[in-house]
Amino acid sequence: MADSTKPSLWSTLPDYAKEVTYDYEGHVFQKMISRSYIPDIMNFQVRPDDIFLITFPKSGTTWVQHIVCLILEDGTTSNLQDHLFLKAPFLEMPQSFSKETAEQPPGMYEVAKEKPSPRLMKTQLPMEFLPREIEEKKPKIVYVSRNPKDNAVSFFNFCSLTVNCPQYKVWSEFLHDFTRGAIPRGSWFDNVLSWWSKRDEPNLLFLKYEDLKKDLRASVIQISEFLERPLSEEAIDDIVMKSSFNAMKKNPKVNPDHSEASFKHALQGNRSFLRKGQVGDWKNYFTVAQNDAFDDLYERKMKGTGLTFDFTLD
Ligand code: PPS
Repeated sequence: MADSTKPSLWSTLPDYAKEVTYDYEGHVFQKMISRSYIPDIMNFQVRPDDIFLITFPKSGTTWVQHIVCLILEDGTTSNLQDHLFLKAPFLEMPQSFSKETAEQPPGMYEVAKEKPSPRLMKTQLPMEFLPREIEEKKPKIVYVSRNPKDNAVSFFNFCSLTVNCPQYKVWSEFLHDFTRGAIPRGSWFDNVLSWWSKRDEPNLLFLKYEDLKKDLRASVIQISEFLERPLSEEAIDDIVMKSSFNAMKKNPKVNPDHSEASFKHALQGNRSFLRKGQVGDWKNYFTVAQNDAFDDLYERKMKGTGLTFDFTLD
């Protein structure tokens, strides 16, 4: 809960960020996520056989969603009718991005309510705004994390792909807001550490983007075992092949550039949702001073948690 004696984070944002966001209990929310969705999502009825994919934005959500979908489809039979984004309702997203009416469209959680079991759903809401029944019903949760430097760079680039994100043009301004948790979905540290503290709960699988990069095959096996969906060697090979960066980029049923989402408009000039897919791109953005300051903060926040990340891969 926000401290009402302090100015909200939102009130300290630059005007261009305020234009597309609002304050909700001390958190910065994008306007496309209607205020009314949040209590509805908190009261959303969870089923014990649900699967939730939970992430901080730009951690590898789409990548892991594709892998999970392939596992649920037994690897070999990919449903080619629907775009990947339609296969797992993104709970807090609106059902339409059309600007034609002033009315707020219903949220995707309404679609999720009608889905047959077992449902796969995704969300990037901070833990305190998630369906309360998650605690009691204990659905399977796949949580994906990514080292915060690459996470920030990916987020910064994504902002200009969608009119629904603050239009940060200057990296240092974005990094400042990322560092203090003043971007949509809040603080990377709070998000990742809140799930890390639950890592031993049997219904949670805590993944790191860098581990998928290091050994995709091992990660596919790990996810399939967690979902209790054993796969043949052939199916594993097939999933690994279909979920490589290049395969996903080439597949219009998987590449978000070809979805109906709100960043579709920005596909000019060689930009893509599947941007680089690398570990270590942060080195092209952080200055030495920014890196030193971030390392200090990182050390303080992560101290004693036991959670570590790879910032480069050999
Ligand atoms: S979102 O908008 O929050 O759902 O974005 P999200 O899907 O979490 O993250 C997008 C980043 O994941 C990268 N990506 C991949 N990397 C490696 N391999 C595969 N197959 C893959 N699929 C997606 C994507 O390129 C974004 O990272 P950056 O660093 O921007 O390239």
